[in-house]
Amino acid sequence: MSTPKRYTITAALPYTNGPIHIGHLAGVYVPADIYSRFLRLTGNDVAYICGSDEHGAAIPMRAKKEGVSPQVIIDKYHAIIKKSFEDFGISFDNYSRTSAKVHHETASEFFKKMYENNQFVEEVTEQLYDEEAKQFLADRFVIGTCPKCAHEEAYGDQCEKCGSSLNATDLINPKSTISGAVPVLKQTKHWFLPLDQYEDFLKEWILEGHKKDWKPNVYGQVKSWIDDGLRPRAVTRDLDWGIPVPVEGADGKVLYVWFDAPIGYISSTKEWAAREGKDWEPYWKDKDTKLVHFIGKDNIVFHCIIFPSMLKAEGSYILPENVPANEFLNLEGNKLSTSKNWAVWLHEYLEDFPEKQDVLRYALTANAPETKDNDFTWKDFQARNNNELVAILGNFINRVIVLTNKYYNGVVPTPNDFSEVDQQTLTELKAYPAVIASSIERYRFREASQELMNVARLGNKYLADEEPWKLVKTDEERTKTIMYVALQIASALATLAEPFLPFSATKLKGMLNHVPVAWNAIATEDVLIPAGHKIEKGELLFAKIDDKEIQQQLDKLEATKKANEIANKQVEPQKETATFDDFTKLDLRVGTIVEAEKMPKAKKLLVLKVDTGINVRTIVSGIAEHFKPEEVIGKKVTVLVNLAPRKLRGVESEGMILMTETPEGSLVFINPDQDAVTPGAVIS
Ligand code: B3M
Ligand code: ZN
Repeated sequence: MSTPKRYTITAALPYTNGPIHIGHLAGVYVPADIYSRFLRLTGNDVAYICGSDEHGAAIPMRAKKEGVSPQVIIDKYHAIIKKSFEDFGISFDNYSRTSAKVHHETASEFFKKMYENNQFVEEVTEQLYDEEAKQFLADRFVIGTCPKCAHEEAYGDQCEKCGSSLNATDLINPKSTISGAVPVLKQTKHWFLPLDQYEDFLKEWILEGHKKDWKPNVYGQVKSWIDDGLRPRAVTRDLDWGIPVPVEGADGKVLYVWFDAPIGYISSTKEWAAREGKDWEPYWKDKDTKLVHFIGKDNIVFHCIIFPSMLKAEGSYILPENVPANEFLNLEGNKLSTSKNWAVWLHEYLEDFPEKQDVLRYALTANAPETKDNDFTWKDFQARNNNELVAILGNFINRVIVLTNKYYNGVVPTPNDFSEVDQQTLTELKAYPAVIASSIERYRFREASQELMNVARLGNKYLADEEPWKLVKTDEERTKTIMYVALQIASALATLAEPFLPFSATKLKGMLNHVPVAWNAIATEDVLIPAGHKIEKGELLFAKIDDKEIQQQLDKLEATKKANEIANKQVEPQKETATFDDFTKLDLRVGTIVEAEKMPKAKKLLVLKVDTGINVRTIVSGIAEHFKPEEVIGKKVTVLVNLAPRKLRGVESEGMILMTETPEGSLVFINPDQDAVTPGAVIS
């Protein structure tokens, strides 16, 4: 294991335009939290930094939708998001917000320094303008077709499909998201970061310097952008929400959100240092500090190209050592979506599964989208809980605690000579801190979580093979040794589990009732929990989640799907004009269904006998998936009686029964259901 170091670990600043969901947790905050907790446990100096991203187009757009001011929006979601992080044990050293004074000052100074050093290109260019909304359009205010991948809903600054970073004027068929208008071009002045001038620096630093240690998905994206050639990018906007551009002649202009947001990491560090009485500068300026950005894949360009170019331009900052971006998490086969409410919201999860934060943390880690997009399913969640947390880890701990209390009144017994199996088990245990550390240090958190589970497996296998519950009747001395060994494993688990399962680790430490062992001591010390030490009574670490609870979650998603379908249902366009003569050709009558039976071997068809007033005739109707025969008998219906007869499956059908569909997709009769109306009555 490496010597202790100083680390600045950042997690992407969430936009305060909605609450956060499992995708955020799995992609960014849980891996960064595991990493930070692990580094603290192994004696490093860690600043784990985050905060709310409160500028940019997303905020005023949400405000408009909710009919309130942007300030109301950021205050509301900042509070919700901050609480979710606390609830899930995300151990930020500081959680700030970009509306904070320290951030406005830091970002303004950063811009000013670059401005004074002539690091921007000031240029009047033609930008997209919405004449209806009287506003320039950039970023999320404009959508159009991506010139790179032809995705039709690319934003003015980025295509979320292919990840390309765009200028609004690159979009094909741009459309305002405010008014729907097709924008015109209008002149305006902006400050551009000449990214083309940073190509050589980026090539050397990333393409040559980080070929081996950066994740292939991150490296590959960066390489393809650089290979495509970089272009100057405006870092100011015509907008009234954001940090005012701090130079003369910039009235009505603010900093581009992606200029100010990453500086938010620095401001948040300053806020933390001031509170803790520390100096913030070594965390950002000392070459020995390791800076790591945890982000989702849609943020790669900003963290690997734009922000590093800014840091380089400013001159006094270190560059990130790694940017371990994750791919996306889907939910039950579909893309997570805030606007479609296709998500598991963290605050709602806790209402349904109180005190099960660790279960979600674990399920998301074991199935993290580290190398490819992954799918979260409730079945997998249940299996991770029942088959791993309960059956392996929980089971092992429970046995150790219960048996120690039962046989020895909770006092760790004195061991006798260790057998070969005991020695081997203890040696294996000693290897785990390094094994898990190596996975974490390489950002392989899935693998690390499975190695943690292997420690509990080691314990379970040991107990199952040695069977102290049998031996206790015949060999008390041997039983003591077995329980002593098992207790050493339990004690190691209390430390090793902490980065992954902080709540359960705390519980376990409470049950063991002793000062937790240091991570590195597990490999070097022979005694982790000493003989004679008194432990506490046990409580279950994990509980089974039954099918009913899982079904409730699936039902909830099904309801969301239905609601979306209804909301998105398009009214069919009107057909071409029919003349009065066309209409009078149709003979529509009231009829009563008098008999009904299923058409043999046809899923969809019912064979009906309908009293049309003219006669009782056979009509074959495609309603069998919606109605049982007995449900339709006696129903008054609307019948087109002069439709040319046709044979369906050998049965001649003489007419058609008129139906319509509900938004949920069920069929209903056009139903002249009034007592006074009788079969044969003409509908006109
Ligand atoms: N606010 C998060 C997002 O793209 C964005 C991250 C900023 S990190 C400096 O959803
Ligand atoms: Zn694209």
